[in-house]
Amino acid sequence: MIHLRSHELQARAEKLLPGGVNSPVRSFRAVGGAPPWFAHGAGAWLEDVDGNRYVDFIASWGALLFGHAHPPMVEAVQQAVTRGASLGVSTPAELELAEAVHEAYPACEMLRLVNSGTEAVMAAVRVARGALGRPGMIKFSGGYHGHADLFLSDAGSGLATLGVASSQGVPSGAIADTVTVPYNDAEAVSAALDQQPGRFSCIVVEPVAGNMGCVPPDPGFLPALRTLADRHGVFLIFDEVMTGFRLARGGAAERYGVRPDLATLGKVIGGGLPVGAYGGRADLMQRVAPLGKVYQAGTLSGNPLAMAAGLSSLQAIAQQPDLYTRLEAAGAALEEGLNQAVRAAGVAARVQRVGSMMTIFFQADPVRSFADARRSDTAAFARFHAALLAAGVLWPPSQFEAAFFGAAHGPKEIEHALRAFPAAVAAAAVSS
Ligand code: KE4
Repeated sequence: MIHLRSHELQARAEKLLPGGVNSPVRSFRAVGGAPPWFAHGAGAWLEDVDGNRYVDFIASWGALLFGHAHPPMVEAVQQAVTRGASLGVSTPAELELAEAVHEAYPACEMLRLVNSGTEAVMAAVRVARGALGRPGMIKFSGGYHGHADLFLSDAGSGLATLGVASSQGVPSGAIADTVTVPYNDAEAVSAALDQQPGRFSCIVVEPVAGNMGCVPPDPGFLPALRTLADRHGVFLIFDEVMTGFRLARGGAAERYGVRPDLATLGKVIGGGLPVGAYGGRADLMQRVAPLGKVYQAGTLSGNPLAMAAGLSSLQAIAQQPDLYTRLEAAGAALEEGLNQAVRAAGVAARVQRVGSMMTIFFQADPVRSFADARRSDTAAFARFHAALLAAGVLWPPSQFEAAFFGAAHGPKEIEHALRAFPAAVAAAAVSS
């Protein structure tokens, strides 16, 4: 594959944008290569500026459940923009999206729409802190909840990729009340709550971790968090920015049958445009301004274009009752294809998947925590990633990210990936 134009763009971009990117993980630094630049997407396919085509397993980091340029989304946004991009006042579309979220995710008795996942989780924690007047927050090592100061300790996603335990520029005071414990370790949560009674307002968890790679909750982990939250009078916050509407229409809360006190959403509910949401128990959300004294605001929150895009996704979900069954079948085929390639290559690797999010970790042992994930052979992952890219398969450029697929990944796209897996896994095995 030729990437001349991509290289030109990357060189130009690096003069102006830090790392040449507007979000670190897109730099491909975690896999060592210069990132291709892309011209357009259609369905499950992306085409780069040099004309190379790829089946896309980034899917805008999970935002696209129906692929690129999903026709109903395009139509809805084109219609909406003719009525004004942002009216700055209330419009019916923002109520319709909120109603669609509420209907699918009953734990969101009330909710507020914002512009990103970061904003959503920041605000949800502020609601919890405001309600109890306690600053403490418990999160999990390798969990990523956006780039707000309070979360940037031992975080996942791009921070894991960059090997940054916590970001520069975050004053110690900002994370002084953030206690980080290992994922899947309910005992550690219990100990923190027992040792510091009255300090904590919330437990924030990715109910299926995606930002250290895909790490499912151990059976009983989420119910244990629910029990601990109730016993200690703290709020359980499910960060479903990635899992919401992806793992089930009602997200992980529905899939695992655990109801959070507060939840955050994003990605899929924006259909590719910037949207986040936080919501939960009505008694808590009634504390949010202008009703209550927990302040949160946003110029473009609920803007008509993002609402139109998000609604098109949620309507498509509602119109496809067999969607999650189909995604499960596609996921099983991809998982089996990767496992066959791993067995054939005799490489130490482990595939972990929940629904339409998955990761191949280049280590043989189960990955239950960030400490486990960090034992993966990231150089092998980089070789795997490069070989897939050369074969026209775009996999997330980091061992510590999840791959995503959706309704647009039909038999042709799945077959294309299955054909590329054996050589890519074999390439991982060959250390230079
Ligand atoms: P945003 O602020 O990036 O919209 O959402 C932050 C966020 C919050 N919570 C969870 C569970 C998330 O996965 C995210 C963002 N996910 C990453 C992907 N690992 C975004 C990709 C990027 O940073 O470029």
